[in-house]
This record gives sequence, C-alpha cells and structure tokens, in this order.
Amino acid sequence: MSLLPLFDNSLLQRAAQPALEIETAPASLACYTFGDLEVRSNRLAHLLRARGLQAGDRLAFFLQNRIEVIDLWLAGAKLGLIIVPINVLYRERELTHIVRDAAPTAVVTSRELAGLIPSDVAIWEVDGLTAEAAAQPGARISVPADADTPMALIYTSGTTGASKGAVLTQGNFATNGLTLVTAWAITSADRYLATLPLFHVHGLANGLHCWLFSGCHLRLTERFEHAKAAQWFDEYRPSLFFGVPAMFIRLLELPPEVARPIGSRLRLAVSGSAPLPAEVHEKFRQLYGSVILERYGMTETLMNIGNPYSGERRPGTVGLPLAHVAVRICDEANAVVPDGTTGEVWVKGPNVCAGYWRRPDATATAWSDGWFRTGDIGVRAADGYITLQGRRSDLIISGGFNIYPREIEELILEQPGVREATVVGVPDVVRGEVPVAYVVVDGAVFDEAATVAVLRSQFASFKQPKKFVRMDALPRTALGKVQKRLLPAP
Ligand code: MLC
Ligand code: AMP
Repeated sequence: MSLLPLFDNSLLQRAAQPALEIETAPASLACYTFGDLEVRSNRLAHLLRARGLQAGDRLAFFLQNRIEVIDLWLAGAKLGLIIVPINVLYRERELTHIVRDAAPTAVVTSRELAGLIPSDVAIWEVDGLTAEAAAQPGARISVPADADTPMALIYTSGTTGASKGAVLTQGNFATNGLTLVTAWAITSADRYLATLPLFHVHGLANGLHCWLFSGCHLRLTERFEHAKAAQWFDEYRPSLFFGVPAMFIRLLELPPEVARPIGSRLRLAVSGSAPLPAEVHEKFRQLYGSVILERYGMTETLMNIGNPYSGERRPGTVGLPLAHVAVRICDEANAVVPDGTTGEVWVKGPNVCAGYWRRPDATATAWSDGWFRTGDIGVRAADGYITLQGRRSDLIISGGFNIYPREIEELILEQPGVREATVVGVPDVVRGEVPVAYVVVDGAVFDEAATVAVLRSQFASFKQPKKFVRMDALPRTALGKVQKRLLPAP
C-alpha cells in the first residue's frame, strides 16, 4: 500500500475543510484547508522535478516545525523521493556524517540554520524555495509507488558511534498510521495539538499520518515550550495530544484550575519515546482526569506495542502488541522465553523498516530469521502486558532524544590531556536522564572549558555532559571494560 491514496482521503475528499493552523505571530494564525496543502505540495513537486529530482533521490530537511516540512513530505510522497529529516539540534559532527552518508541532492533549511550545514552539499533556503514554488502549476503530479517504495531515511544513533539511516518505506508509514488511527479511534472530529518535532518518528510517523489519514484538525507549533503550553491548550482545545514523558512532566506544573478543563476536553493523551514513570501517569490522572496511553516504538519499526484505548492502560507497562505486530521475548541464545522471564524484545511486521542504508553488516546483525531485534529488554506478563526494563546497549534517552555514550566518549578522548572517558545517564526529574562524563585527565593539560566548547560545536545540546567528574581511574573489569554501574554518583 502506498501513501498517496490514504492522504487523498483528506487532500482531495476534504479539500474545503480546515486542516491546519500555525501561529505566525502572537495572536495571529495562518490557516490552511486540505485543498491548500494539496496545491502547495503539487507546486513544490513541480519545482523539485524542475530541479532534477527523480524517484529514489534523497532530499534532506533541517528545519524546525513549519508548514514547509509538510509540503516536503507530501511532495516527496508524490514524487517517490526519499526524505531525510535531520534533528535541528544536530551540529557539525552529526550533520557531516548524515550529509555524507545519505548523499542528498540538497538540504532544505532556513537562513538561520544554513551556516551549520557542511559546505559539500547544496543548500536550498526554504523561503526562497517556497516563493519559487508559488509560480509553479498547482495541478497534481505523481509517480507510481507501492508499499516497498522508500519514503524516508531516518538517522538513529548506532552503538558504534556513527548513526545509521533506517530506510522506512511508504508501506511502513501507511501501516503505522492506519493502525494508530483505528486503535486510538481518531476521527475527523479530533483536534490534534502537535508540539513534537517533525524530524523524529513520534511527531512525523504518528502525528502527521494520524492527522492526514483521519482528516482531523491540526495545530502545529514550532516546538514544545512549556511556558506556552497552558495557553495553547486553552486556546486550541485539543482532543488529542502526543508527547514524550518530559512534556507530561512539564504539564504537571499547571495548577488544578487550569489542568482540569484541559483534561475534560482531552479525549486521548499518548506518551512514548522514553519510559513514562508510573507516578507521572498517576499524577496526570489526578490533575487532569485523563489516563495517559503509553506506547512503545522505535525509528526502525515505528510503533510496536501500546496500551489499549478501550481496556486497562496499565502504568509502567507499554501494553499489548499493536494489531500488525508479532512480538517475542528472547534469551541470549535466541530462544523464546516463558512469560514472566526477562529477555530481548523482538518484533516482526509490516511496520519494520527495510534495513539500514548502505550498511548490510548492521542490517544482518539487527535481524534474525525475519525478526527485528530491538535491543530493548522486557518481560511479558501472563495476561500479555509487556513491561520494558532497560536496554541491551547503554543508550541514554534525555527528553525523548537518544544519546549513544560512545559517540560523546570518542570526542572527549580526542581532547588534549584526556586519558580515559566514559559517559553515563544520570536521573533527571524532567528529562528522565541527562549525560554526565567521568574523565581521567592530566590536570596540567586538560582544559574543561575548551573541551565543552568543542563538544558544543560538534554535538546537539541535549548530548552535552551536564558535568565532568574527575577520577583517578575508571572502574574496569579484568578485560578492561568500564563498569559504568560502579561509578560514584556525580
Ligand atoms: C529541544 N530544544 C530545542 C528543541 N527541542 N531547541 C530548538 N528546537 C527544538 N525543537 C532544546 C532547548 O533549546 C534546550 O536546550 C533543551 O532542548 C530543552 O529545552 P526546554 O525548553 O528546557 O524543554 P524541556 O521542558 O526540557 O523539554 C524538552 C523537550 C524536548 C520535551 C521539548 O526534549 C523534545 O522536544 N523532545 C522530543 C523528542 C522526540 O520527539 N523524540 C522522539 C524520537 S522517536 P539546552 O541547551 O537547554 O539543553 C522515538 C520512537 C518513539 O523515540 O517511540 O517515539
Ligand atoms: P529512537 O531510536 O529514537 O527511535 O528511540 C527508540 C527507543 O526509545 C526504543 O528502542 C526504546 O528504548 C525507547 N522507547 C520508546 N518508547 C518507549 C516507552 N514507552 N518506554 C520505554 N522506552 C521507550
């Protein structure tokens, strides 16, 4: 199944219906119908075609949430392009790697962000592109596509440092969106407040596709800002909200007289991308009168497991396999373990990506007999509810953004005076975890401020160690592996 026929239920069938609003200045909204989105993306598709883009070509975007991301996604689906979303917080090292690996024809970005893009790729400034597209024909342009047509290359950090591009197909996005719309009973009557970034699958695969498939109404914000949340909820009156736990934790700061009316209008609040602490689930229920639905997914697989819409939403668990997903819990010998026993979560289904971009080695390691090994550790109860308990790798998740310590450690080790370095996640009330670096240094040479400056120029802000803890030696096993669990509290 390809995406365009599913989008057309809104783009063509609901052409006159209000689709989207975006704040352009305080108290000023830009509003669009589905028909407007159809015409805008047709014009952009004509322009991209005129600039030489063909099916299978990569086109990257490095943008905050704005309507042009939606235009690009729709034009990409129409032309069979492979869209490469890039996290706007990424800096030199991350950007250089993605641009070299994906080899996009161009990176679409804003004037403010353009200076961060490496010079060896074409940069298309987004306002200029939109202005030029406005002169193109508004008639539909499209190429044939099917479920196997690649739609996106989304970078997800690898355990070995450099991130890998997951090749997600039109069929992956179609399956995921249709399943969620059905499972969560989303209809054209819903109002969806979208504050998640569109460069990650939570906002993109779930948010954008649930909206376009159901034909509901969307309020898109540039990003989540907790100081504005009360105003957004109050003005827009959403029935749907998808967030990472850090957002729900921020929402607990609102006073009961503000929270209650918000909760009474909220038909469904979904949390994912990181563990939602059971006490946050409970406090949110008490404050808002709304029971959060927690679900579990990954860039490589989109959504796998979720608490039921109509049944028990059990705090601390991710619920039951979604309609299209088979789930196994396996031990180190790849054997399926009995209920109640901890193991690695394996998944299989039309949601799982086609593999890693130009990385047959990594693809071979991640799949086993047609099953995708998630690297997440979990346990299934006798009644089928699955609880995640950790990860096989030492991935840190901060505010829903992933950090692989190895990548940070490698750069710290390159700095003058650093003999040993390790990075671990320490608990943080809002973001779940934040990174802290433990270093063994030559005190006469090591310059912490200079190291911080290098890290800031090379990596996203959420990857910056919140502290450097100096040690005489790192605790290691007899084989020399750092024993992160034995590190003292920072
Ligand atoms: C965050 N920041 C941004 C930003 N988002 N800056 C610019 N644009 C954005 N879109 C930066 C801030 O500048 C700040 O930097 C830091 O992040 C925290 O910002 P904050 O305003 O203090 O926000 P906070 O209340 O802490 O909340 C953070 C957050 C953010 C929730 C807004 O963590 C976030 O947007 N998370 C969503 C991540 C996501 O979409 N994950 C899905 C991955 S897909 P500094 O310098 O102060 O640190 C996946 C699969 C699945 O995992 O299952 O879904
Ligand atoms: P990403 O690579 O950004 O797609 O992140 C995927 C990872 O986020 C998964 O492998 C999990 O470790 C984690 N994750 C997603 N949803 C949940 C959840 N509900 N609870 C715990 N971890 C989650």
